[in-house]
Amino acid sequence: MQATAVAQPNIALIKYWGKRDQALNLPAVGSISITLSDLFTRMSVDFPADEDSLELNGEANDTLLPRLSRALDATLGSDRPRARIISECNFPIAAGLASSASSFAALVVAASRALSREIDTPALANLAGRASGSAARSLYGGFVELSNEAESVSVKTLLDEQAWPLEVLVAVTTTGPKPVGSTEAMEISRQTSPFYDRWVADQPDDLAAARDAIAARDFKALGAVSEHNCLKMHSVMWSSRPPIVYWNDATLACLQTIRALQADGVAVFFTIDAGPQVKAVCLPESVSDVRRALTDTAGVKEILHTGLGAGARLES
Ligand code: 2P0
Repeated sequence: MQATAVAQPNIALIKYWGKRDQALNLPAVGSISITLSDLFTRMSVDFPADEDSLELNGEANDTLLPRLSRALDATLGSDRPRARIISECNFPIAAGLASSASSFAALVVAASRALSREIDTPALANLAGRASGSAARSLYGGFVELSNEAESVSVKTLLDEQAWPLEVLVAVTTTGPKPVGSTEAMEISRQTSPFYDRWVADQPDDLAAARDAIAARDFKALGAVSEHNCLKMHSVMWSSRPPIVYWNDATLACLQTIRALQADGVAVFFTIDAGPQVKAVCLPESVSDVRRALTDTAGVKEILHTGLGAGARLES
């Protein structure tokens, strides 16, 4: 009883920040993301084992195991057999690159198959989303919208990855784990930021603007609303008590680099998640200019390059 699934992380252009229901892990706002192609998590789940175990990139890992075990309980029932989980991830973990999204998306696909449970993709998205809100979006490819409904989320592809093949350069500014996890940080923001309610109230406008820009393949419009939404989310974080600041010097230097590229007419915009990395979203013809400029930016340690990709899927 074994199966392997692959999933890629996604990057939100219109962000999820804040929960409506903590127990069910339901987001307070809808979100729109792009699923990536070249960063991946491959996860094998093998039943039965004596106890749950996780091997991550060849080493035993007890830090992430409890969350994976809980996701298995939610997917298969707590009377499920114990599992041996082997995970391979080709990008930095817990550093604002959405490793939890690809991990939980791959986990629910592999685990349900290993025990021959027929669970459709919308239900798998809800199960992954219960473990980590952003993971629901990695069940789908291309441009993905997550809508929050009464007791669940509904997720769909707005446009597939071939229809508008944008590219993403991730400027990695540090590879260490983040100072505070997003789950805790979101709750601090909900309880303390004076801007939180306004953030939630205005999200439908940003979602509508992004939806229209994606339908029209309007790069400039998508960039404008994405940058605005990103800076608004970080303003909520910064105005929380205690403040939640994921940026470092290089994060800001990358923003200035991207502003200078835009002033030169290069088609690129930025987004930043719960970490210090800067994601530069580009039209294909801009990639070499953007890569050169980010490489020359102080504090950038590494640049990852990816296109847009498909949703989570079984490998064997
Ligand atoms: C997003 N982030 O929409 C936003 C933008 C980070 C910033 O979703 O608590 O790991 O596990 O549901 O999904 C990161 O948070 O949070 C995230 P939980 P998750 O991509």
